[in-house]
Amino acid sequence: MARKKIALIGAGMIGGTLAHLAAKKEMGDIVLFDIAEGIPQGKALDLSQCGPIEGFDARITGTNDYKDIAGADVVIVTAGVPRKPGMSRDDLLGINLKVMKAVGDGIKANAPDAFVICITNPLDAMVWALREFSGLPHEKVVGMAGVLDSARFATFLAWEFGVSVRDVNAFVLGGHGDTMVPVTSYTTISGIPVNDLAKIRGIAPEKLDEIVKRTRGGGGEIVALLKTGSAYYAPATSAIAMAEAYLGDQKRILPCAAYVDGKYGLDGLYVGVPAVIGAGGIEDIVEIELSDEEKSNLKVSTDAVVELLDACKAMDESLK
Ligand code: A3D
Repeated sequence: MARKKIALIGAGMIGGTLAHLAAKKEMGDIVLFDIAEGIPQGKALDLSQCGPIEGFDARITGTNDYKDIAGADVVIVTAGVPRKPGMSRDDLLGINLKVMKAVGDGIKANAPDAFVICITNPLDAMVWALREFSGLPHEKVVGMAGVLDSARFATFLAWEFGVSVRDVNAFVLGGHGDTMVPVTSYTTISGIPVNDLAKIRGIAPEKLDEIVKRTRGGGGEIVALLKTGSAYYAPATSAIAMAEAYLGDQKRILPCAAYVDGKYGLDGLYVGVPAVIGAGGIEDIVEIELSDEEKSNLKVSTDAVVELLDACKAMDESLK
């Protein structure tokens, strides 16, 4: 069987980490694309030289030419500008919208059959714009946010409860921003609802509220510490899990920014929902029952996404 081809658009902090992870896992041959000359080529060379030590044969190349992504099975997009301290994800909107136009055109012309995972912020708006510009089917374009946000939630819960992260199944819905909705009612530790285990362990509800708040601000906490950019190890790891689910037809249910048209009362929007990822891309969206409070939190979150989409449409005539 021919090797799979993974194209990474953006060879910055997340792009380089994605390339390393994909190579270590022998997911296929990797093409790193960036507009900055020398960066993708240099990173590709450096990463290739990990091969003899780590024992991978994946071929890693760097390029500034979209033609080199031709025939890619998976495309992961991180091209754009990351947040700096004091900058909201939304401040990035104007800059990264133009980048999505260039990337969408490049994918449309060279890799129209790929499964495309967008990571560029502001996520829910950028994945929507990337889909519009690329013209790919909605089920083949998805945004990475929920896997990361749920992993952050799970990490903080595991620390608080003093349990293995492997036993925490945490759940976050909604847009990728400060209004995201960590859903404690669907979060379990070894199958035990987290609220029940909190009672058993004597963990106060206020402590869980603090964890929810920390999860919502999880990206900003790292930006404030790094000062020159945003998180990249866990974002890259999250997107790799989604790519593996697609390439392996795993039918995993992962929270991702998927296109929702009808379910959750939404009308043609990319937003964080539990989605089944398999060989068909996003094969299904699972609509779970929510409490009134969770519903109203989700509404706040999706309203924020709609506001961003309106701003995108105002900035680019072709999106109307
Ligand atoms: P960074 O290290 O700056 O890499 C971005 C790369 O994109 C740079 O190498 C640029 O040269 C390149 N680039 C800029 N314009 C273009 C273009 N038109 N075509 C191709 N490449 C281009 O950033 P990063 O890797 O740390 O982050 C990448 C993106 O991911 C940013 O938008 C972040 O805000 C976002 N991000 C999202 C999450 C989510 O959970 C959704 C988490 C962390 C970061």
